[in-house]
Amino acid sequence: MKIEKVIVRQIRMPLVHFFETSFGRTLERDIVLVEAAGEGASGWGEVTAGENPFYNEEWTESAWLILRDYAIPRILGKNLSSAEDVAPLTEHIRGHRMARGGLEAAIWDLEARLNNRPLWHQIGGGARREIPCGVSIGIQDSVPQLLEKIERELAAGYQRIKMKIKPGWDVDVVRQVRERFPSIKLMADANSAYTLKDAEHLKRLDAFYLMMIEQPLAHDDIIDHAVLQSKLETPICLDECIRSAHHAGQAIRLRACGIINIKLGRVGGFREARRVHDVAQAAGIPVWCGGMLEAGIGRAHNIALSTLPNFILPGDVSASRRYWKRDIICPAVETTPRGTIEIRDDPGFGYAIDHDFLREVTVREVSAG
Ligand code: OSB
Ligand code: MG
Repeated sequence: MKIEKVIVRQIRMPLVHFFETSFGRTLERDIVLVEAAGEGASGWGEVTAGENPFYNEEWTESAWLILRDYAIPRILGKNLSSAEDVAPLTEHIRGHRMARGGLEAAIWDLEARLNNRPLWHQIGGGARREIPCGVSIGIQDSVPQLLEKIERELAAGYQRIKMKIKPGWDVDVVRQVRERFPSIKLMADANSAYTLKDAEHLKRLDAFYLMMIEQPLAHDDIIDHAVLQSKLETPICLDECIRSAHHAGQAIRLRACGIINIKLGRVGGFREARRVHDVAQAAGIPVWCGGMLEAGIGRAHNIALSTLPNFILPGDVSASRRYWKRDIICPAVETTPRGTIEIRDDPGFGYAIDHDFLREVTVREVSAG
């Protein structure tokens, strides 16, 4: 498989509702898309970096430059035996896994299309025909607003609710949600808003039998999470801390978590995502697929990833309409009344690109090769 041309585009689309985490509020997304062409076909990838370096160190602008100046030149014109080769060829670039992962994912999609098979098959998935879906609900302006949102998502069939927490919006809010919805699958995500000094405070969350608490402590500190986990009944799920299978192995060995959230971009693409999945599976640690407010391409890639066997828990992969008035793919991603997404058997990531709309929302484009 020879990569003859790579086109990088940046699109800009407003979110239907703002999304607020402990690190800030997002109203509009600036997303980098990668199209890798060769042998008469094109594969597509989406970079999951945010608009600012607040979730991790990457952002739209850094992804653009890393792709243009470092990642693409290492792949262009190369004869690859498979998409497996992409990650090792860009490994020399330190960090910037989301940028590298967007290119890597495009080449997995290209390989699937050249083989005329769905992406889920190409990556070795297919353990299920529909994936269980949860939703991630951001910090709201008031508790009644949060309760109303949860109500609406449950009515749509979503199987679990994740609520974002931060100091000042945590124990009391979780208590009110639990009182209103005593039997739902509920979890909380702190996006690194606490330190070990808050251990006693976080322990109060044990009373609400959450499925898990996601990434309470620093983005780069596995050891403190191990200390905290030893004090909590509630399982810790690591997100930001796990950037590789090696990190996953270390976190599991230290008993820093009981669950792992796998994000395709955060770990640098499908090759590493699968390795994280395998390490967790061998240790009996369940995983689920995280989301990064993706447009349709990233969303479809997450669906394919979620068909690997150890993606047992409902993920943060949900319908396009929760984010976008119009998505860049056709059809948009939709959920069943059971709160699942059915997988598709079309070649590649399984949806068509809406090229007219893509052109409308593209703000810049650069091509190489
Ligand atoms: O921590 O999972 C996170 C969104 C942006 C950055 C980080 C996170 C999130 C989400 C949203 O929780 C998941 C989604 O709905 O795409
Ligand atoms: Mg998270």
